[in-house]
Amino acid sequence: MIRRRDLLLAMPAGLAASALPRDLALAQAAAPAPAAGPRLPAGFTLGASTSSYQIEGAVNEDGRGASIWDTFSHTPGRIKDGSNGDVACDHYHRFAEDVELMAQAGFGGYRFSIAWPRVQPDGTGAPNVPGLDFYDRLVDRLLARGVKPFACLYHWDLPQALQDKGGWTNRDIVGCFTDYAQLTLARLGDRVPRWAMLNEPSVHAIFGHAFGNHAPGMTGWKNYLAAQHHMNLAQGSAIRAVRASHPRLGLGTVFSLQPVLPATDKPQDAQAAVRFDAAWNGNNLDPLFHGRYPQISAGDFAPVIRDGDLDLIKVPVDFLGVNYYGRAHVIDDPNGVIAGAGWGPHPPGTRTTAMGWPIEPHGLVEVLARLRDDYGNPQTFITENGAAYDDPAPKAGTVNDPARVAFIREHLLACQQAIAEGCALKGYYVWSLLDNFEWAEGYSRRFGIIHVDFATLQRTPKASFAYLAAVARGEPTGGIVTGP
Ligand code: IFM
Repeated sequence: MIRRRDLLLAMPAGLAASALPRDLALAQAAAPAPAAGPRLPAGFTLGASTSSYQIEGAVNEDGRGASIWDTFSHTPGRIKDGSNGDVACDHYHRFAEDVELMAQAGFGGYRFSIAWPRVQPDGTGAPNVPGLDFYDRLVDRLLARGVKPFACLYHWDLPQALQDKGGWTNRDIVGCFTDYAQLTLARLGDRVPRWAMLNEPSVHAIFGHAFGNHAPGMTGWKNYLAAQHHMNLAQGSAIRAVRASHPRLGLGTVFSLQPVLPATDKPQDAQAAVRFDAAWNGNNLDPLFHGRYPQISAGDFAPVIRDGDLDLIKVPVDFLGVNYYGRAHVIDDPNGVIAGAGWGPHPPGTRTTAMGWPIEPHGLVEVLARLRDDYGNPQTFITENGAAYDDPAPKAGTVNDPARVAFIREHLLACQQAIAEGCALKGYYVWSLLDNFEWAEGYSRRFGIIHVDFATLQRTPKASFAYLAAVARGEPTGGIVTGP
């Protein structure tokens, strides 16, 4: 755990600019790139990230089954603006246009997820060929346009039929997920070089199974523990199975990682931070890399762990995807669902996004340093990083989103710093390519570097899209240096 004053001391010169008045920071952004120093090395992938339910729409097409997010979003009161993913960005029909935009930007990679209910409408059994055909078309188009596909097998849209049997709280799901992984790779493994098993299991376990404000809307610590453990198991089981049939593919998984700090100097908040850190970070990292749960959680998990489980979960990965948004500032909360802890105030003066999340680029360096020091420095990709802002309407063919440009720039500077400090970071995928369905927030929060008009579905690239394209082209972009 890191204390607040340690962080201030560790703040590097480039990132300190983020705390400068806006015009000064902009002046620095315009300054020429330094001749030597931190950089994004040759081969570093820049790209964008999305997920199936958040963008695809077409929920009743080509044999797709229902997912827990269809059920959840159609339940009155669950989604802030009463919306759902029925149409979303209509990417299912407009994927070629979206790929074209990425190609024009010069992105080297695209990380997307596959909807399990398109592949197996009920979550088990023979594959639904038309569902797989969609991903086949998408992958071929990406390859034809020089954008490397990076697929994630599970970004929270569980087939509803499996949820009806308990979903992630039922241990049988481990075998189902492994089967799904194998038959998906059997179709696409010849062209997609990198595969993540799960996206953010801790977030899915905490929000979907303990708080209940995400699908499937389950609540309580017991459900959290079962869901988290079974996701860990499914991830280990699927990696082993797929590696046996596809030994050359890059296999890994994606975690949401955050430095966790006590929000005050109270000793009970320091203790809460240790517990919260286990729930958010350690209960994913420690089983995968060390074959054990953090000491503070081990007793809680004991009822769901069977002999051999921890050996199955601990498996070498070819990469770890890291989703980074900010630090967690936590307080002790005896009624808190997550390990008796809750979110406290951010440090005074902290800038925030439209989600109210703190903007803390140096936390990205801290997360990667932790992976370097405590988990063997795995090859990593930032598989998500980005910000929601209340953007102005499109004007003259673009959207002016300077705050998002600054956010991305500051986090790319953090990537450069982490690489300079020896972290094995290989790529950065912004969240997100498109404005999309932001789960319980519906369409009220825009994370995209491309604006989507949800009435017409028209795409308008924002200034942040142009900015990332300039970085991808290797143009001087405010301290971001690309190349050898
Ligand atoms: O939109 C989500 C994504 O699905 C998972 N990571 C965080 C993003 C922003 O909330």
